[in-house]
Amino acid sequence: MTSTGTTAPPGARASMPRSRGPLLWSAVVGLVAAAATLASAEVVALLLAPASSPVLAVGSLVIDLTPPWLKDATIAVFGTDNKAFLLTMVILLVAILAIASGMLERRRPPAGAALLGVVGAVAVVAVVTRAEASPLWAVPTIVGTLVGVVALRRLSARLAAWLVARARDHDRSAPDRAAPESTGPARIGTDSAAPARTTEPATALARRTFFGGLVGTAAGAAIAGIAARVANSATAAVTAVREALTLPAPTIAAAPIPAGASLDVAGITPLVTANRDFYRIDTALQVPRIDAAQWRLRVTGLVEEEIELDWDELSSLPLQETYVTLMCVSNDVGGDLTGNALWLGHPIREVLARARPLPEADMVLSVSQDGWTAGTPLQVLQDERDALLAIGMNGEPLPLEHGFPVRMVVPGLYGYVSATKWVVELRVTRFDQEQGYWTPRGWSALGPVKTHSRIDVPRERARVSTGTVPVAGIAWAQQTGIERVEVRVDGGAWNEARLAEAISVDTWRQWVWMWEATSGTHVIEARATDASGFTQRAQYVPVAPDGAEGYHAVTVQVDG
Ligand SMILES: Nc1nc2c(c(=O)[nH]1)N[C@H]1C(S)=C(S)[C@@H](COP(=O)(O)O)O[C@H]1N2
Ligand SMILES: [Mo]
Repeated sequence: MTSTGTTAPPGARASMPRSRGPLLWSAVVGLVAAAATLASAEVVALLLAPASSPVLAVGSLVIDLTPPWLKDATIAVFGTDNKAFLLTMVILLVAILAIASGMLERRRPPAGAALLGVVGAVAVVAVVTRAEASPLWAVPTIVGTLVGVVALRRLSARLAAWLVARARDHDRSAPDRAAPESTGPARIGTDSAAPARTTEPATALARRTFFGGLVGTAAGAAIAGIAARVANSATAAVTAVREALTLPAPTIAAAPIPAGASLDVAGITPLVTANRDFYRIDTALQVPRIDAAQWRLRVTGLVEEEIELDWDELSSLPLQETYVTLMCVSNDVGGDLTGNALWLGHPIREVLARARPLPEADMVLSVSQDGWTAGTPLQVLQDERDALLAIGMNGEPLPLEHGFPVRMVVPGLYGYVSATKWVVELRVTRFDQEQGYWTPRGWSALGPVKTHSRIDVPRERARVSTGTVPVAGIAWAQQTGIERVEVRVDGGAWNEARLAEAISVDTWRQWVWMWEATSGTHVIEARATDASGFTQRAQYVPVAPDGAEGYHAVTVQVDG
């Protein structure tokens, strides 16, 4: 076509309010942009931490902020279903804000985008002020808001382009508006067509561009948003399953912790690590969600008889409770990738005994539901140590991120060769036939935990005063036991620390040495000796391929 590509005629804007279409479509643009915001936030939240979803966080905030009288009133009006009421109110509020942003963006760009930004900022505050939140929780809302702003600006611009083109057609074809340009060359093409509702090809293109973007964005948001929500509610469903479970009582309870196992030193690592403080290491982008009722463990491979175990059977077998310190091979000297918990589970050797491994087998490849694997020496799982198929952690069912419903815990081996979470298969095999996940990635096939000690207090770069300063920490030598911990200052003579009582050879042990600190800057080092007589060496060895070595050292400033 000829002159249709020029700028909008002056009458274009004025003629628009006559139709309710533009208003409607700018509202739809606002709603679609809001959907894009929520959907992308939901997807990012799913990958990061399901609870960081702005929908959840803002909903919880609204519930927290609702004054008691309003809560009572809603209960009075809506019965006990006031959560549904509040949710409806939140959805309505979001819809109103979305429509407002769409209309604002069309009238006074970028005012609509600014409104969306403000709402996003408020949502970020709502998310990061949740009790359990970490700063990372801001990310889904920020990403969502950015996606929403881009969608709003682009769709709104396309809507404007289409409306301008349409208004131009309208002006040209309106009989009472014999504008000068209607006599121009453009009329030649439209004269023969229907006079009132003519659509120029450029207008049709603008229309297609707008609706294409609108439908595409809406469809994308719907698919991603629904998928993420379904995944999120799968987490919620398994969380509910977990919360409804009561763990069976242990057949063999753990002996009570000796009175002298916890030292009274401020800042020392607590003897038992709370579940929420327990380090987490895995390759799972999305924590596997397994309903306990659906869980199965298969024992396969080089066995006389393959067997299968389900949750009911496992939890009715004799269960044993035991404290075990779990250790990551990536725990560097002085690192914190370690935790000590009370595990409840059934001995793995009993399960293996039922399947009867063949003589040529020397390894068990444990397989997680998400495909991750660990290769454990068969004999380690058959000896007398407390290697468990664990279902309980510190008196609760395993938290989802620590392997719900069933994981392995093997004293004496680093996690990467033993502690398979979400375990679904024990494949009895040979080291020359299979490899655990990390072995072809530069880590040793075998991973016994190395004897090590860590200084907890004073912390690195701490300032203390002259006089008696407790130097304290933990030491471990799983399966062997700690015999001695020594401390030295500035490379001087070694001083023997006082050891707390041990829970068992499978847990870390606290220690303390009273230092008569003199003013100045000092370097404190510690080393452990285990019950086999082995003493830690000074030479630093990095974590790969089979665990760090070296003395943990802290530098402190003594004032006075
Ligand atoms: N399914 C699965 N299990 C796994 C891992 C993993 O990546 N996937 N990582 C292992 C590693 S390297 C360690 S150190 C421990 C950590 O257990 P935690 O997260 O409960 O502390 O889990 C082990 N079990
Ligand atoms: Mo690990």
